[in-house]
Amino acid sequence: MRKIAIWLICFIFSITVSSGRIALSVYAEEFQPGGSAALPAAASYENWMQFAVPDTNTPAIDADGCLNYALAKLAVRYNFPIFSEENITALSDSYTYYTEFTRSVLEGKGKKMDNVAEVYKDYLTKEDPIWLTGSIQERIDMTYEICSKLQDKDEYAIVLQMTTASGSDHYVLVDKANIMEERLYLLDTGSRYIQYLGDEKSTEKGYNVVAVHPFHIVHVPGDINGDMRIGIADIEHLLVQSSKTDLLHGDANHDGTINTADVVYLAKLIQYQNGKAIQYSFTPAVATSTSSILSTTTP
Ligand SMILES: [Ca+2]
Ligand SMILES: [Ca+2]
Repeated sequence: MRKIAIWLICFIFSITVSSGRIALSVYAEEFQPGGSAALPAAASYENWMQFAVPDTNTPAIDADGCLNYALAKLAVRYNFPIFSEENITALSDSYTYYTEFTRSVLEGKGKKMDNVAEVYKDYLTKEDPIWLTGSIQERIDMTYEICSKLQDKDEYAIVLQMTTASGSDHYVLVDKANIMEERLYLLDTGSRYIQYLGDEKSTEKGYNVVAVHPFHIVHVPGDINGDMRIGIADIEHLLVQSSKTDLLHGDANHDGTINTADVVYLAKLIQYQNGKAIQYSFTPAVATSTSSILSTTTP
């Protein structure tokens, strides 16, 4: 990895974005060229939504659009590769990423979640769903309990299967269980709808959890230190251990090699996923050691 470190001498990479979650209010008309469809998938995936009236600017909509979006969000979150002739990553524009994801991952004879499990078998294992019974509130409580326990292990992505008051099926990706608030935050298809399970919008829409679908994450491309997340520590590890890192772990941008592009890719991914300011400063004296200056700041 020293080659990479040397290339990065005097390389200053600074990114400043607002702290906290990147919040975008996205409507159907914005998901078109020039709108959120033009943003990197990693920047806008939280807001991908199913549209009641899709138009020609709406990518890859079908009857199960909400499940498509939930699974595409999962793929972005864990930096899974898109198997395409072009090198499409979470930094590709959202339209291209989402369209290629549905084409290359979801299309197949199996159920979509099974297709995801097959295509991404190197990265995750789909576990048996947990089916729920009881009142809406009892199911909310059970869902929170299940997800908060799974979250403890930090190795699970969870899709909720629900019904709505209108009788339709609906799927969402779980964001996180907030232990202090005892709330389960979701990445709904259209985050303007609901924030957490049981909130006013959730109640208004009659969201009723039918099943919890856990995906056990076993490997995340670019996660060098093995904590199942992309973080600053991975960049540090990549800089000092590239020669010891295999492609499955070190090739963060899925282009078949490990080089400076992976470092830059990881930095941008962290920017979008964590909403933190990232700054690197390398000098010849520290470029070949682990003492590289590496810091994050929250403006
Ligand atoms: Ca990591
Ligand atoms: Ca690479």
